[in-house]
Amino acid sequence: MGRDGQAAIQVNENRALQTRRQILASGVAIAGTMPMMRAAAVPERGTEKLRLVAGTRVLSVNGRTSRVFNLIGPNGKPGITLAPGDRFHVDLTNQAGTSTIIHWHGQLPPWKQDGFPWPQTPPIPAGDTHSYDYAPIAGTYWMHSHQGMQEQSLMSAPLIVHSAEDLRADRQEVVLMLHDFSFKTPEELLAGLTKSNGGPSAMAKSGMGSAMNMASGEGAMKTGSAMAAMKMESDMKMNLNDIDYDAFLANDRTLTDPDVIRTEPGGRVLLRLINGACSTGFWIDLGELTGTVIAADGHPVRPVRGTRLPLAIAQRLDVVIDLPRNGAYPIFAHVEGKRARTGIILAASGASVSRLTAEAAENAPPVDLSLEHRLEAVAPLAPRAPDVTHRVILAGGMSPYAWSMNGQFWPEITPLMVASGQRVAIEMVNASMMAHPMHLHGHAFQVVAINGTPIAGAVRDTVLVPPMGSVTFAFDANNPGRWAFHCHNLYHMMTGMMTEVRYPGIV
Ligand SMILES: [Cu+2]
Repeated sequence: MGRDGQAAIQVNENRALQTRRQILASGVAIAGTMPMMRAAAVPERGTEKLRLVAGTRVLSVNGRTSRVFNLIGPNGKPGITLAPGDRFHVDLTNQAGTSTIIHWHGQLPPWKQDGFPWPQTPPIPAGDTHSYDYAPIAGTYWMHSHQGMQEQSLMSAPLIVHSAEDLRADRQEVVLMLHDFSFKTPEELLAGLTKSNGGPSAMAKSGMGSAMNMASGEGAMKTGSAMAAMKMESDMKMNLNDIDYDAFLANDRTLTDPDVIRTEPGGRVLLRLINGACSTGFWIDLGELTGTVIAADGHPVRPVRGTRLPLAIAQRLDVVIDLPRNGAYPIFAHVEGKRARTGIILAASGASVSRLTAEAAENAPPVDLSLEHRLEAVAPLAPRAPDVTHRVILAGGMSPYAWSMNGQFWPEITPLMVASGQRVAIEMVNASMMAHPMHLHGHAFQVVAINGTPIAGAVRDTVLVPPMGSVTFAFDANNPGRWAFHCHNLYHMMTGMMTEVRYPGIV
């Protein structure tokens, strides 16, 4: 949605004329550029086949244009919103001019509909259409390309599946989708990171295959105290952000021209936060407002109140906010380790909206597990000891730039085997100086331990493993297939940090 040359803050005044109930009744999209609440009572919607088109567009960012991808849904807006009971019954047409494959992040389809480029499920050639049909799970999800680095070129969009509760609730829904953006191509960005690597053979010769070698950078196994010292040291000089981005986008816009969403004075908002960035963690800063987190990665959690909320790459949070009677309230997303920020504005009808700067007064701290510790699933796994536990060492570094799981680099990996009916635990131990947002396809897992301390945490699909820390999640193996399990930092994934969770007998 190129906003060419428009520096002034623009508001869709139509929205200001409608109350939430009127909006809900009419089914009109209500939040600027993103797909929003749709009417509950569209007859026969559940059987309708929806059209999704992968294409390209020209995006204007801070006055300069760039050709990027997009994913346009049946209402002409990015992504797809489903009503309760709808199937994910979608024809995906590839008009992007290059082959692509779209992953329905966090959803639990049969594995051949997961949108990962396995040999059995190759990418969709340019010009072709591929059909999907599965029962979705309700909540805040998203979709993104799993082909090459198309995700960095904005081949991603919201995927919102409404629950019956969403339709009963008297609240305005607002989607806030975040991206990191560069005018460089993703290939240029990756080349900038790997330029000192000296090629794959040099990596092999230097012992890159050994996870602990990479963790220490010196080839020596560290003792516990040395590890702790290293962690303290790394806290001082750790590079939180691999890439120097040109901009950070909230609903495709920067703070010089933000998405202004008209709200009902004193009304209630459900903010659906999606971190669709490729290599950036954010702190969501609600400013003067206080929110109540009610879901993580689409799955309900017991309510947690907060004003500053960490959001790792690929994660989502649903936050209920009760607005004061009047005024304009910025919702900032502040880049970890930087002053840079982006955001949107919730503004009551008639409230004046002042210009915001794209830099906060101070650098944001690293995204951490402070919220994760407090989250508790509404529907946890049934109590049960794991039948199988896989331990996975996460390792890697900046020079050479390469990242591994158990010392292996995708695609030269040994699958983690699981069998239908098993309770599976995966313990991830981070032996590196960077945090890794780890995502398992095709399953919702529960976070069951942080740094060895058991918790009854959130059920979700992406969890951050901080530098030198460990996180364990558990899931029931109930979706046979081949499933990617990887770091969702695109540049970590592209340089090796991906493996497979595999059921036996899959062809
Ligand atoms: Cu990573």
